Amino acid sequence: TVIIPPQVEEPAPVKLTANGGGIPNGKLYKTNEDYQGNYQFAPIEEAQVSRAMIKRYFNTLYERAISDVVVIGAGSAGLSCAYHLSKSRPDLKITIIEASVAPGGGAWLGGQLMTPMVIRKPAEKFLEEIGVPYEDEGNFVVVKHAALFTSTLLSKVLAMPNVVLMNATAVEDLIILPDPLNPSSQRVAGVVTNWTLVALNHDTQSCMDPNVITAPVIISATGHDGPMGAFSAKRLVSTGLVKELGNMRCLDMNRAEPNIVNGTREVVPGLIMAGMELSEHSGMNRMGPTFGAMIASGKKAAIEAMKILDK
Ligand code: AHZ
Repeated sequence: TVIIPPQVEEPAPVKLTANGGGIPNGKLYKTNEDYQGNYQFAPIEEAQVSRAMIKRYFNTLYERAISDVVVIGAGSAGLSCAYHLSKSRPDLKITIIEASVAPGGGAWLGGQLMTPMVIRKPAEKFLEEIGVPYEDEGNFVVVKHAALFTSTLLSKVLAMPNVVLMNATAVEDLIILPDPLNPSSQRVAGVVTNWTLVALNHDTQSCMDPNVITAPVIISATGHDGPMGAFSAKRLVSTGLVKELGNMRCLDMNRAEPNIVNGTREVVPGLIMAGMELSEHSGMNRMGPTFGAMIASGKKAAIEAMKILDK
């Protein structure tokens, strides 16, 4: 077969037009990857850049207003959960909501403002699965830089076709409805979101209405208490669904890690809690800078989500 190359034209002069259509779409212009002083880009109009982003972003918001699973928080627990869930169930629409601009939560550092990351066995199996090298110290392993873990996991999660990540977006409330299966009880049925910069300004501006995403399963992994952390745990208390917070207990690595993993569960109908948010909800110890429990809690949350969806 003879392949006829597309016709390539000299770059068009970029001119401003009222309708933003000065450079026809689909027409190929000459480019030149020359680092000796003649590097030439295909031309573009500023409005084309905006439209390329806007139409995808708002189509995503429109499409994901109804999701199968919402993961709140893209820290190490939330990302591990999204990885296992999206891999096991490519049919699910999984939407991750992250309040910060940068997804990854606290795991960009290994802890104590230091970069190496400690992971206790047997959670090192997950490192092998995603291809993160480590040094074996016997009962635990060390990744040379926590950012290697976070960036690798993030890249795997974002490459999943069924995962969407909305960062710079905060969950500012939960949707709680009578449970259709059991009308005398209530069920978490979705989340209320807003751009984080808006969510932080409700005290200064009135009526900046939020969006909603409904889903049969919500997984909350918002970390321990902080400016936004432990979000769902605190909201469940203020709605009366949970009597009081258990509050995070002091550091004890050997108690904390198995308790967090084994305690990962559906804490109220429709809402699974994972990672360090659980320590605030259920009164568990913190583990400090060891990350195996976040990895395994994320996986357990994914398993629990599949059980609910399969009912
Ligand atoms: O930005 C938060 C972070 O990325 C995000 N988040 C919090 N509230 C949110 C909200 N809407 C959307 N309302 C929100 N996103 O949730 C993420 C939580 O990540 P994290 O790294 O803080 O929590 P984790 O449970 O995944 O990992 C905890 C790591 C810790 S803390 C700890 C200790 O203190 O002893 N030890 C470990 C391993």
